[in-house]
Amino acid sequence: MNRKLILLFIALWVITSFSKADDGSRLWLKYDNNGKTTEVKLPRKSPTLTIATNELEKGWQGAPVELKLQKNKNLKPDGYTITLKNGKYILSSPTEVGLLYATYHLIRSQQTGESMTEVTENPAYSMRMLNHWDNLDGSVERGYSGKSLWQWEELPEVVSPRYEEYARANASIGINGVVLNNVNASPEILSTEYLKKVQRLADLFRPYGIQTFLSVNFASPMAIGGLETADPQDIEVQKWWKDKAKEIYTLIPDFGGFLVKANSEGQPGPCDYNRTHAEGANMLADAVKPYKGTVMWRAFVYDPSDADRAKQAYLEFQPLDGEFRDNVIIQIKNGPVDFQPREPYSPLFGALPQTDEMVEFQVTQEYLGHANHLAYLAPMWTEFFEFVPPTSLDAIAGVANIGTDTNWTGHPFGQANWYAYGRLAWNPKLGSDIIADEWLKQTFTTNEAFVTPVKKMMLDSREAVVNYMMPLGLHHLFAWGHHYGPEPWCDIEGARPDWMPSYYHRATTKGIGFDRSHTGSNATAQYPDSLRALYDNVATCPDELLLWFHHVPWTHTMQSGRTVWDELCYRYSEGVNQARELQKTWDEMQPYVDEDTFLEVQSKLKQQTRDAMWWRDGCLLYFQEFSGLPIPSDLERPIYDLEDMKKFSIDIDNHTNAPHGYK
Ligand code: GCW
Repeated sequence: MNRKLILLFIALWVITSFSKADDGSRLWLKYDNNGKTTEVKLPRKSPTLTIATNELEKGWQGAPVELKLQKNKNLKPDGYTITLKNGKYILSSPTEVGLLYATYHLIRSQQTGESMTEVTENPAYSMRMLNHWDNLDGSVERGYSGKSLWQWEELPEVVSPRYEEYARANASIGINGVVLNNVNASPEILSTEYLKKVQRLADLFRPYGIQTFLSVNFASPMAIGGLETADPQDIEVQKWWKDKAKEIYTLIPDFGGFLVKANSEGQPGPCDYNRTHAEGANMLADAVKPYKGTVMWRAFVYDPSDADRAKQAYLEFQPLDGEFRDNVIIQIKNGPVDFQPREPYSPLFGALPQTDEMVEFQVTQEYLGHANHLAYLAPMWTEFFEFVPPTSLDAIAGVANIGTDTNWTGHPFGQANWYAYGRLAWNPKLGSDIIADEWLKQTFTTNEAFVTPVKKMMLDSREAVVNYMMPLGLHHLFAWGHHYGPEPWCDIEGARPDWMPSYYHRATTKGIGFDRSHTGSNATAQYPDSLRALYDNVATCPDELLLWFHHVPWTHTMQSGRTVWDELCYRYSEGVNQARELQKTWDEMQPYVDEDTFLEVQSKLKQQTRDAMWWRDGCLLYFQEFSGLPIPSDLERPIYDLEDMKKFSIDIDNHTNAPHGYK
């Protein structure tokens, strides 16, 4: 071979291995020991400690490490300490899984360059859950990153290597419970055939400290049990669930329990038999109680019995306080409507003093640009913690954003949301900036010339989305069916009013916004006194929630001093400017990231900016028909026509998500 050819081969090898190394599949766990091995001392042999040892051997380059199983009154079961003594790192925890978490902490500190002194860590929540909305046919509800990870047809015989990679990623950020299937649950998941598949996954996840849960369909006794009713007061029904629980726990002794969506969006539930949510939840709780199982019962209900959807969960659940078994937790979405880019917190938090509550966040970006928009969600979740103190809850759930895409999340920055969710579930007081810093350094590079500007992009991104989609407390202006683009004009005959944008924005020639104050639906009364007073008064309600709580004339003066119409125009414009800023910053980052990732993010940011303009023009031109006011002259003019935008449609199935109007 001549020299040129050899050089060409070397060049090709370098290129292919480089791009392979950065296809995103390794997430934030991109470490290797560069040939150095460290001495690791273990208290005993076990599957979990073998994982810890492998991680250290693969990734740790520092001083020798000793893992110690030790009781410590300052530590919760998953807690740990790390100390450096006589040139050796001592990792100590009461449990093996605590030692695994300590191991990941140690390696993370090396990757991020954090100086390691004395560390004591305890998780804020005992149950840190990831909820999958995965269907048994391989599709994922509101999933934008490929198909479901679970290859049901192949299980239990064939095991994809991804299952363990998934478990490892979760363990590295402290997630310790997963719900495998969609809350719109197929009864089939409880068939013996499927339970054997679930068992296989549970066996794989166990050494990583992950407990397996399932979403169940309340009518399962009818669908797969041959019974004529699913009434929770029926003895046969109760027996069916008890027998089912026994079968599950025989296969999976540490099975976590059930997640239930009942009497919501057409799902069956106890109310079908005139029973309460408590009666339904308690029947399931009794079935899993002998095995220490938990029932997570969702409060996402909105029967159109009240004129305000935002009040429903509170109205239905608050009177039931004290009626739930002690192994039931009420799982409540962070806001009272549905995962909008900005909502006030749900007033159901704190309203059930005798019942365990947990929060459900949505990691998948159903309402924040799917896998096309860069929207770092930690600031949104942190906002929630300002109102609902972490100490008031013991469990937390996030709806996963991952699928079979090589990089797991579609958008390379979607990984940051999976990461941030886990880190916040461990410690809600970690700042969004610290988490972004950690993630960037582990995922890309520790070079500050990259980390500082890209961190700013991340930290600004969620507010950018709020601005270009729905500023000032506007919500649910989404297009029918896919929740991606704007359709404030949407009007589908015969559809539920509370699925229509006009139900939420209430724009007329007189004004805009949903009056939830005492002069309207009085949803403000569901909040504790101090907040009720703040939100109820149009003069004190924060600008960012004004149109959530109030209907105001177009010329109403905001706290900013502008009229509501002008302020809307400025916010929408600001959103577009912010999207442009994201593009500009990213363009300067080319030297620091591999080419494919650079180009992928660059093209997604272009789409994000176009979408931002589409949102701005769609909403402003539509609302202008009511306000009759001009867009302030110092702002950029719309580039689309309202009539054209009304004709845009989206090819959501192809995951291109681009309105045909400008594809
Ligand atoms: O946000 C809405 C989604 C539905 C989802 C539902 C829920 C799983 O649009 O797709 O169904 O909430 O949370 O139950």
